Amino acid sequence: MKKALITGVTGQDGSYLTEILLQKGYEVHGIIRRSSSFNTGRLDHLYSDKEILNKKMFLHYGDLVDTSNLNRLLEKIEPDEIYNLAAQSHVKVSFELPDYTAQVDGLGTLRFLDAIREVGLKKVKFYQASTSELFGKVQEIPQSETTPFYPRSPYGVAKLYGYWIIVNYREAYGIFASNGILFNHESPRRGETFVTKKITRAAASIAVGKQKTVSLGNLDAKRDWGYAPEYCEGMWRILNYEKAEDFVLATGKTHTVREFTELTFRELGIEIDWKGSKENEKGHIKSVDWDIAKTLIDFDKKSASYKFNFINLKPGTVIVEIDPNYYRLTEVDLLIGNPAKAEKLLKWKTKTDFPELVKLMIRSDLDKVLTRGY
Ligand code: NAP
Ligand code: F7E
Repeated sequence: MKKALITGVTGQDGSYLTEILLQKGYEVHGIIRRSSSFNTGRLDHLYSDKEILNKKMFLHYGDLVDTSNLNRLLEKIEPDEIYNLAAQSHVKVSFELPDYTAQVDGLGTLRFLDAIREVGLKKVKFYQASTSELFGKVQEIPQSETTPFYPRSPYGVAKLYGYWIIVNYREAYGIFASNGILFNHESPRRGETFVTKKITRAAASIAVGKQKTVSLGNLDAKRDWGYAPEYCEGMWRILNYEKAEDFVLATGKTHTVREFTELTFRELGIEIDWKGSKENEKGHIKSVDWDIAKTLIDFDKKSASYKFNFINLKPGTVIVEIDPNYYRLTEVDLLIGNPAKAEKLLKWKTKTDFPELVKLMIRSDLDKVLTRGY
């Protein structure tokens, strides 16, 4: 039985990757941070399974800023594969916490690689969660493994260090270490302050009358959004490729935040009309499709404890506002990846398209808001 060690196991990707590796027959070890309230919500379904916890899945306290602990864990577990997913992963927050972000996202990667060297794990394979944020102010469209980097945030710069230290340790010490340069990937398990989840969660609350508006920043930023579980399968394929190499995982399509917002509300039967410009722009209800609304009410009628409040959603009502606090000091305007290398060498390809992604996220949030009030 192969052993995998995952940092960031409590995050969106960590939880999906754990499921995928358990299905493939791995023994999975995850590193969790000590926190004053539970941070294992995304793993609860595995945590509560007596056949899995402490039999196939083991959780250990640790932190990427604590070197001694990383050494001890590597000696104890002796993993075959390591997936380094832990990070201060929020781009906007990285402007507020640049030093901490560099410590975790940049130097944390070095600490891990050095622990591998010190412990002398010769055969271990190491996956680094690199990011399309490395491309930042893009030098080429679409972006591939050979596109020059130009990060635009402390997060991007910290991840740039992580990227290059992987390449350096691969070349200098022969460690099997690979970068997955992943474009944005989303899911119902996405953190609530990332724009997709923020929109779908707010739209579901607006539909049931629990929230009036959602405040957003730059509506015109373009992202290449895919479905997270497919990207986590790609991580495994990267580490199980015949040699350590770097790969872009992306859909090859790009959409604006505005489109994501429109499509989310359209799933609820609500058409948006945009009026005004810059920070004075607002999204108004243009129309409500009562046939769609009715279908949604039927969607989870049995367990619904909240009633849809479409009746309050009159044409002209403002549901989207701009809050300049969400603007970034330096923005990444356009990301679109070229996944040709992964498609060819790893036989990896995205299946879930943009409308399907929006649909599964809004459906999940609608379900949560109807059954638990969120
Ligand atoms: P996420 O949901 O924000 O999860 C981040 C994980 O890192 C959490 O488990 C968090 O633990 C852990 N963590 C944070 N600081 C840590 C520290 N000092 N020591 C140990 N663990 C720490 O992120 P994600 O979306 O799953 O992304 C996974 C990785 O891929 C990240 O490295 C991210 O930067 C990168 N990435 C993400 C995307 C994307 O679109 N999702 C795209 C490209 C790259 P807590 O639960 O305790 O906070
Ligand atoms: O922003 C704009 C914002 O925070 C996307 C991380 O997983 O993917 C993620 O980073 C866009 C930006 O993701 C709001 O300005 C507008 O242009 O959802 P996001 P991100 O910055 O692309 C990359 C690949 C990673 O590696 C990161 O770890 O949306 N935007 N209004 C907003 N963004 C947020 N968060 N909130 C808003 O209200």
